Amino acid sequence: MENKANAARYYDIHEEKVFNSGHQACPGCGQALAFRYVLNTMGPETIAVVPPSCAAIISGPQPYSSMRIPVYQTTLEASAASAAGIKRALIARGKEHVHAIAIAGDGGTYDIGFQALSSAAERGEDIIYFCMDNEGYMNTGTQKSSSTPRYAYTTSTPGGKPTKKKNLAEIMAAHQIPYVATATVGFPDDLVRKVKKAKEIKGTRVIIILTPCLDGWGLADNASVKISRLAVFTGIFPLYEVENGVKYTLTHGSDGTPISAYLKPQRRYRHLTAEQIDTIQQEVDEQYDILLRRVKCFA
Ligand SMILES: Cc1ncc(C[n+]2csc(CCOP(=O)(O)OP(=O)(O)O)c2C)c(N)n1
Ligand code: SF4
Ligand SMILES: [Mg+2]
Repeated sequence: MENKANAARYYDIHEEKVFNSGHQACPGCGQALAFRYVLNTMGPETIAVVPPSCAAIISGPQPYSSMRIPVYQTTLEASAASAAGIKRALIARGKEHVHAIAIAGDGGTYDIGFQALSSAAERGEDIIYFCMDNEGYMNTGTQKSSSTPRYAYTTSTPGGKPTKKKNLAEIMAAHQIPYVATATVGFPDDLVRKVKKAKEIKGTRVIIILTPCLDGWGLADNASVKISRLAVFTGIFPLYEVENGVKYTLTHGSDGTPISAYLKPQRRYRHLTAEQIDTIQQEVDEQYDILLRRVKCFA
């Protein structure tokens, strides 16, 4: 009975074959899974913008493409502006029903593309922006971004990053746009539901998807889904939605699993001392409490 229900759900996820097999992601890459859920839920009436990133590798070099929709490969700075321009052109041509989406990495969102995203949000551009958050500049050899969490090893922070991960969901919520959500590949039905919900809303919508990078995080090839579930169960990456900057809904949160269960399988954290693990635990608890207070405040 349970299996039948699951089968029905997953059939629903894959109903639109917009993302093809034969793409060039590393085998087991979390981001390739996210592509599958996002694109097959968006459907064929979609135009995608992709900046330099692993997303560009996965979507494919010209003349090849893993996506059965038009794809515009833009610059690392300009994803949101490019998607906004495409949407405006679609409206001018009477094709308002076609969605313009951006699929960018965290470096192209938290850092280099942030100005374009912030101003698109301020203008209320009618786009859906997906940030494939693998917590570093992975395509270029695992450098740190402002999404890299505290103490994580990257090639540009060989002793571990000394500062916190930027909280992009809160920054975008502060723009008071209609929809901001966090999601991850470990919870596919939650991710698909959020994509469907974003499709029904007008204005700037942003979904930040935690997509573990096997090489950059130092993970086994089959660990992507498991580690992203641990990110949620430990509370370091809770899944929630913010509507219009005020309505907070927690969709999946911490079950009290200690942060060490999440850190231990990842090579990027293998240098941590017990004291550093305690610091991370404390920060996770503090941030999670703040989120719960916001959720409660709305209720
Ligand atoms: C302005 C600019 N700076 C640097 C680069 C080189 N570059 C290409 S992809 C990339 C990494 C992007 O990281 P992220 O957006 O997190 O995507 P990921 O590779 O992790 O998927 C960089 C730095 C560039 N293309 N443009
Ligand atoms: S480098 Fe990381 S994010 Fe990029 S394709 Fe490989 S596993 Fe995926
Ligand atoms: Mg990245």
